[in-house]
Amino acid sequence: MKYAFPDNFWWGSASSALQTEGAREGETTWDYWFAREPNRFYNGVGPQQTSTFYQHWKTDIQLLKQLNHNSFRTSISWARLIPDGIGEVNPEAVDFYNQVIDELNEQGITPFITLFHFDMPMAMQEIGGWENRDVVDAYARYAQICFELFGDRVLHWFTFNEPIVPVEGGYLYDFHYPNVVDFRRAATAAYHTVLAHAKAVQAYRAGHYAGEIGIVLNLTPSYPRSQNPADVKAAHVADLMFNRSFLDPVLRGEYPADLVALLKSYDQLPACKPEDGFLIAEGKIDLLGINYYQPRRVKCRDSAVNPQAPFMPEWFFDNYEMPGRKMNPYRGWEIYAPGIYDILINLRDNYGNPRCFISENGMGVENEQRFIENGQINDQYRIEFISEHLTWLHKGISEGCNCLGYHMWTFIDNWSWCNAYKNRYGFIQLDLETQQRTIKKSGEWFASTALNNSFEKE
Ligand code: BGP
Repeated sequence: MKYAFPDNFWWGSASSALQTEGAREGETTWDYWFAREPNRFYNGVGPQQTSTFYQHWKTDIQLLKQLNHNSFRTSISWARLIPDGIGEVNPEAVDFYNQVIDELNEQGITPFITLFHFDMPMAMQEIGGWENRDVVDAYARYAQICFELFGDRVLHWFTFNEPIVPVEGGYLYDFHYPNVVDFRRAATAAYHTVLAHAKAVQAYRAGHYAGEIGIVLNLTPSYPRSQNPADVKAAHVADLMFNRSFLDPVLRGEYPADLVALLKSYDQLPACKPEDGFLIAEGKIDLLGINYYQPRRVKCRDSAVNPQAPFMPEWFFDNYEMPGRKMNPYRGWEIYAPGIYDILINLRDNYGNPRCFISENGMGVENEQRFIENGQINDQYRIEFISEHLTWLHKGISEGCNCLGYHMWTFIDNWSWCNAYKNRYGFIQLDLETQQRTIKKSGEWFASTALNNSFEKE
């Protein structure tokens, strides 16, 4: 069967500054943490040794062209542009981003730009990071500077990439700096991130720029083990905590009342100011980026909570391992393509069918060299993964969902936070030693799908 997509569908991929550019003047939390605890990073590889986009941007954009991308998302590094987060703008960084943006436009590849992709300037973390409202203001200033510098040529802006991840990693589950475990501090960081988002949206609207502004959220549909009310309730709480804590403010302009009531009853709410509500209401977006990798399956807890243990989302549910689930064993994530359809239908039915696109989807695989045939990685599993997700996406569009594009994670194999180069996601293989780039089979498949705006599948 042929799956054809609407005209002007966005075909492309996503990446981020810290994961691709290479070393810079301004220190981030990642540089700081790596210098102190290199053992926390796979094979001891830190954020300095990335895929050298800072040097190779011009030839890399040629490769994007070869993959028939009509759009590409990357981020601006706050710490590169403003090394101490709040002071002088670095003119070399302005030149760099100008060149990248101009070259993308010249090649017919629409730049999608994220302002914050997990890379907090260390100077900002030293004063409390997202726990401090001064950092919210510093971020709003940084966002405004970006709009002024690049807003004439960038028409698709994203305030944050997966803003819940630094909250989970840094304040609940110990996989980002500052490695705190404290729900109320997590809730404060999350709340201030929403305020920072809203301030950036406000600044964008005030500048009357020609483009649009949105956010990229990682949505993980919460599936209950069964329809037993206890399981359904567990899934509802997981959805409130992990999806609706950001989805509702950015699409509806307010938090879900039952999330607020739940946190209040456990004394976990952040400090709010009376004017915050107006600000949050002004943070409604034009375009939603959806990152989808895996579903969340939950059941009601089997055991009582230890009242001495730190308050956690898992006080309300247990993770559920569905028998027969299909796994990506390298990343430990379930592969469930219908999830993409369920997300779109939920947005259509419960959030007014917003303009949206899939901003990341992908599959990280270890030791891909074993699949080399005639010098090229033959990654059939990735083609299978993409085409399966695209068939569900196609079904969503055919049922009226307002999904405008599909971007893969990622373009060239890149550095993945604590996993460094363990799992490779790219359409293009990176040889870390030589920095040589070689297109994988999936890259060729994607190039022809993008060119034809369609693909064939049984
Ligand atoms: C998303 C992030 C990306 C990227 C991707 C793959 O959550 O936006 O930055 O890293 O996941 O995940 P990982 O690198 O953890 O394997």
